[in-house]
Amino acid sequence: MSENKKNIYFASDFHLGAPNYEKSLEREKAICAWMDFIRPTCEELFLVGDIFDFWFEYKHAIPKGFIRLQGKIAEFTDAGIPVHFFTGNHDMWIFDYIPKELGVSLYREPIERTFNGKKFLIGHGDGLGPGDHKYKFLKKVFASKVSQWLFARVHPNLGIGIANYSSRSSRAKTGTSDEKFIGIENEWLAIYCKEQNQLQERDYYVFGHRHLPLSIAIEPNARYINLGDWIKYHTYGVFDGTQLILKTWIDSETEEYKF
Ligand SMILES: [Mn+2]
Repeated sequence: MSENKKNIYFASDFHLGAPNYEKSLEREKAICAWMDFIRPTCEELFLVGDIFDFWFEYKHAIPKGFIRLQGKIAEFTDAGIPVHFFTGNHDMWIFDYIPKELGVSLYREPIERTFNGKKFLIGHGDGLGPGDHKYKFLKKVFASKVSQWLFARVHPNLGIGIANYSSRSSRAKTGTSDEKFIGIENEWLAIYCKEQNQLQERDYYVFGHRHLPLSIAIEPNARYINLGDWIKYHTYGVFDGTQLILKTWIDSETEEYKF
């Protein structure tokens, strides 16, 4: 292979499992095809949360499905391509199976990285910025060892059944609703990025969670990128060493995302 050019790739919000088995499988196959496509140029891959619409690991068992993506991720890490896996609000109950079996680094909070002299803050984006106190409280509850211990005591037929039912009945949170840009002064992640940039200047703030592709200059030299999702947009971020842009993957074709 003559391809030496190496890129950093970012994607989030695959929501595998939603809205149903067939649609999820179709999406999973598209994601695997995209991963095959980026692999020759992939220096590192960041999967930035809500990869699964619901996930819970029992001590000796995991949920059925999504096996293609798991195999594809393992293929990357086995070949020495680092994969960074963030939990999202839908799959925060990832414990040791994913890092151990797939060989990824697991993160529950935003992380700092520097690539080619450019500073990045990378995270899923849930529970950041102003407001949303109800969610911030719920996140603490779900992150507690007690609630995880209790959920593990529920039989998976019931536990995963309830999770799938509640996910289906809250489609808005699964990103099948139409998200609209509400203005730079109202977008809570843009507000968060602006605040963070006052504490420490960075070049890029990369988040998911919003299910809306965004690339916003929050300062002349600082940009907030939202990765969109793979339900509606099939968008991903690519940093070529100079700049980070959003691209879209549709039917084996990739092109720059048009806002
Ligand atoms: Mn999401």
